[in-house]
Amino acid sequence: ELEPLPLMTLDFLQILNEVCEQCYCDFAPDDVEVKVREHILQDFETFLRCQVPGAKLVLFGSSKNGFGFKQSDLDICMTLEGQDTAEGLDSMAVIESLAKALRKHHSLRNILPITTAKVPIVKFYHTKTGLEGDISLYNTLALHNTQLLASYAAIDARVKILCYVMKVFAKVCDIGDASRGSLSSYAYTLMVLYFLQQRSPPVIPVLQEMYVGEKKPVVLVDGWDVHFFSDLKNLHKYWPGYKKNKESVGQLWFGLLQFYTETFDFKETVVCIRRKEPLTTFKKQWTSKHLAIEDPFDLSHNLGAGLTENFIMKAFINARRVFGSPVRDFPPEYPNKMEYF
Ligand code: 3AT
Ligand code: MG
Repeated sequence: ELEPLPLMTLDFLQILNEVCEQCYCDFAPDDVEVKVREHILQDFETFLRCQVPGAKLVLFGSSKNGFGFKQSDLDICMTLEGQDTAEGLDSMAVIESLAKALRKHHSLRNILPITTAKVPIVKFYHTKTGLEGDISLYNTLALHNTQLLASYAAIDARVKILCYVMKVFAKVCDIGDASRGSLSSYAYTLMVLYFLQQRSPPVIPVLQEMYVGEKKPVVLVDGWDVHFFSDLKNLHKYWPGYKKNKESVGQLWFGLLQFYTETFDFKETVVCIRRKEPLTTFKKQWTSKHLAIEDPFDLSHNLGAGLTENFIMKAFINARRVFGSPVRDFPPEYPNKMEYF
């Protein structure tokens, strides 16, 4: 049973808005930290090329998608020059030799090859920065979903801020560790994007449905269509909804909590950011107690598979109560607004 929400006062919305914006300022990396990541990548590549000829490294994940934290891990994808796909590649052997090579690097510790996972990786710890990370092979779809997320982040500053708030929220509530059976950052980001697409008027378009010209182009990678509209400079020409939504971040955050606790039906509907029209769990054959969150490219992949609806609803309902009820005697000056999380 949900408690009725108190009426939002303008003052309170203003504070909520500031908390959201502060969250972004406190956790987003600065230019130096972004450069450090690029520098590490360059250093690794130079080092690796002496031992694994033709090795090419690319950063992806939150180092590149616009939703990185200061301490986010380094997600690196390795490919070999002259080899377009992983086909015919002995991934296990490459991972083993990669691990062997990385063990010789003077600022790396805890090198751990994991060859049993769906995507084999080598984990590492970078002593100079204290960053953890992993290198995967031919993780091509992840590079594309990183670009897709980066495009959404670039459309509107509110997208970025809300995705940060959501990630902080998941961390604070300890519901954001996919390795322990909860949702990944990636899944939470998809939930935010879906909400922003479904909002009226929408804050962001469905980039995968947009195209210029007669026919929607199809770009296949690993058998999946990775096309999306990326000409953001001209978004205003092709998306009638451009800048129509004028809500504040605070309003949207509260709207998101309301949406997932009151409006959205997890049993019936799939969180699906690749199309505007609702997709049912029935059509998808994803009818179970689990959350249905569809990967935007790998349509067979349900990111909510490990998780029941109850799990996440508890946190959301709680949040709705906390964020939805103004604190009496709110101090006029509060040095660190993040304490209210
Ligand atoms: P953090 O800031 O590191 O928490 P992230 O977006 O980098 O956020 P991860 O490090 O967990 O998240 O994952 C790195 C990237 O790998 C993000 C996304 O491009 C891809 N990815 C992660 N989980 C999945 C998944 N279940 N399916 C497909 N791609 C995924
Ligand atoms: Mg990451």
